[in-house]
Amino acid sequence: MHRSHHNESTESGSHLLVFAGAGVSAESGLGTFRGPGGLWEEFRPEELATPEAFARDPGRVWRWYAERFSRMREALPNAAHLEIARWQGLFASVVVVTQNIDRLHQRAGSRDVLELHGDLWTARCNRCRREIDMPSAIDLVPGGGPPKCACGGLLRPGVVWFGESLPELVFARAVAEARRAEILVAVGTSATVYPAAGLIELAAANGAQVIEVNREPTPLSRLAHRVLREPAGEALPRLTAELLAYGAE
Ligand code: BV8
Ligand code: ZN
Repeated sequence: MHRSHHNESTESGSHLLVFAGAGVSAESGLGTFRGPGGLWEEFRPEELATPEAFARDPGRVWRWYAERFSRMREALPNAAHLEIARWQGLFASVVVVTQNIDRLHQRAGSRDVLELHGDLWTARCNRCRREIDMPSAIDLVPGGGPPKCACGGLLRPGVVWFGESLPELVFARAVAEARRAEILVAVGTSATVYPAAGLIELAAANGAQVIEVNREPTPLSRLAHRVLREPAGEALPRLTAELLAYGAE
């Protein structure tokens, strides 16, 4: 990154990696997985976000995701998503590695987003793996589900369930980015789901400055050089100046 003098203080050569979890979308009205009011208070993850649950009761799993999708498509990016998108003009590179499936980072303007756990805007055939967009899939079986593919297989949400491996290329790219990150901002994640959470440890082991933005402590708070114990929508806009100061050293 060429450092021109006039905007030295507003540009940084740093490689910034944002590691995002459900807490980033909380202020957009979408439930988190754990913690107060979490999605999984009434349901348990093992019950619904697994291939076994889908095999046992495809209708129940499909309806849970269709219900979540209807809220996602109404949701708007919040100040946290928007600030992360704004960082793109200020750092040499900004890569968003997200566990979220709501695509709010992209709708806020983030261009380099790695979705470790897939996305809920896509449905995929359980048999031939053909993909169609979720709105069309839901329209095939209003209120019911899951829809059937032309090949006779069942359509499922395009997300990674527990026990399923992460998309290989996406994860390999996320590992490479975690290795080279100079700053890692872990925001809105309980850092309890692996191998995703391992990326924070990898970045720290490779010398990244780790900043945790979360309303409560997490198992990886110990790795953070800096902790902001507040909602992401309030913390991130205030964090920008500090991030730029890191890069200016
Ligand atoms: C795999 C998509 C094997 C679907 C999801 C023991 C040790 C290590 C691993 C395991 C183990 N036992 C089991 C495993 C494997 C398992 C795992 O890690 N389990 C955990 C529970 C222990 N992992 C897997 O199964 C993964 N696959 O390992 O495959 C394999 C390997 C090779 C070959 C074949 C197979 C797949 C995991 C992916 C599961 N899919 N989601 C869906 O969305 O329905 S996981 C799910 O949890 C979401 O993706 C979610 O994002 C993710 C993590 O949760 P968070 O994003 O962190 O959200 P959470 O609610 O937990 O936390 C929110 C945080 O935000 C809180 O801290 C809260 O305080 C904070 N917050 C709230 N509001 C705000 C806020 N912060 C700031 N501002 C706010 N306003
Ligand atoms: Zn099919």
